[in-house]
Amino acid sequence: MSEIKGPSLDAKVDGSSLRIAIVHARWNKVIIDALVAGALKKLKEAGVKESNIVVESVPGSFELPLACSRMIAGSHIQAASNEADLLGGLNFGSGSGILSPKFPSRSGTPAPAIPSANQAFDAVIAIGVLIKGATMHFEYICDAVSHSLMKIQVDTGVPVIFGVLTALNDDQALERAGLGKGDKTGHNHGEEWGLAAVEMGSHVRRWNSGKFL
Ligand code: DLZ
Repeated sequence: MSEIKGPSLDAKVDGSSLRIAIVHARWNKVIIDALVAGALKKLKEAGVKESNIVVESVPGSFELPLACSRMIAGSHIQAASNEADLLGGLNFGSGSGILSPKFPSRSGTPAPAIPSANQAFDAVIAIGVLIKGATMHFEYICDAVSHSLMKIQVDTGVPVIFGVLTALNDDQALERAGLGKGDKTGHNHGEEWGLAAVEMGSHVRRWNSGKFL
């Protein structure tokens, strides 16, 4: 039977000029570790340099939106101070407004053609594994996290890849990390998230410079 689910693989992705962050929760660690490994594998296969991949962790999925938001803002601060150093040491103090939580979209900040360890992130992959329990906790976190991650990417203009599994039981989550039991090994969705980060990071770079296919 032919496979109808999942993205088609016709997008050619080149991550050699991109800087990508992964932020993952630590709940359900075995599954998280497999998903992070899948994402890293595809980032590297797509040419993203190891020195341009940042991996951070937070306690649980509920913390992912804040982490994404602050890491995106922090990477813009890094990039701005890098530019200031290059321009001869301009001082960006906290009074300059650059530390504002409402740091503007990177749409006005073209990324360099040559990747630098201090350039702003081109994409962030948020990875979490939520497994339904006996209470409503799961529903609240799934809802809050998915909406917040979408808002962050739209507000900042930086792609936030939705790497959050929302599983009704352990087996569903294991299968989506390629760790399923018996003949139901499943497939590691972290791999698609890595590829999506490179594709979206490249698209947004191009769109920001007014280039369209
Ligand atoms: C509390 C909690 C529960 C019950 N389940 C999960 C889960 O399945 N996956 C996950 O990533 N995090 C879970 N958490 C932790 C919350 O995301 C969060 O870390 C805490 O509520 C503290 O804010």
